[in-house]
Amino acid sequence: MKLVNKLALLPVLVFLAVFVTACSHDKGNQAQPSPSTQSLDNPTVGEKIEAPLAETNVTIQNYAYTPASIEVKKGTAVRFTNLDKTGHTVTADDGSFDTPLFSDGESQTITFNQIGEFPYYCRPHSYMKGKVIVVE
Ligand SMILES: [Cu+2]
Repeated sequence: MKLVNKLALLPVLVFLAVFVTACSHDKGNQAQPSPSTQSLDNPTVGEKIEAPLAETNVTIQNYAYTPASIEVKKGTAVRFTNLDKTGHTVTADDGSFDTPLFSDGESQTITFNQIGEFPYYCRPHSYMKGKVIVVE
């Protein structure tokens, strides 16, 4: 009978052991000031590890892409930021990429992994044109 009681307690003991271990593990991490503090002070360091090769910015303002033509290396993420109140898109002439309408300082990022010239336009305002040239 007593054996049964001990067996019933076993999961509780295992749970407590795991819980205590997890807690002390957390405290152990907090006790290391230099590496964790550095990454907290510099959150962009962590972001850049996952980011593509490079990042380039294109601004959309007054119904125009600036710069209208950019040359980037393969693998570059191009971040388009629309400062107009009006919604714009970044839509490839060949349909290889497209964004939803965005506005008011919102951004859309497109990563270019293929070499070539990628002219694009804005769907609601087809006179708005830009081009991304992707090189090796
Ligand atoms: Cu537009």
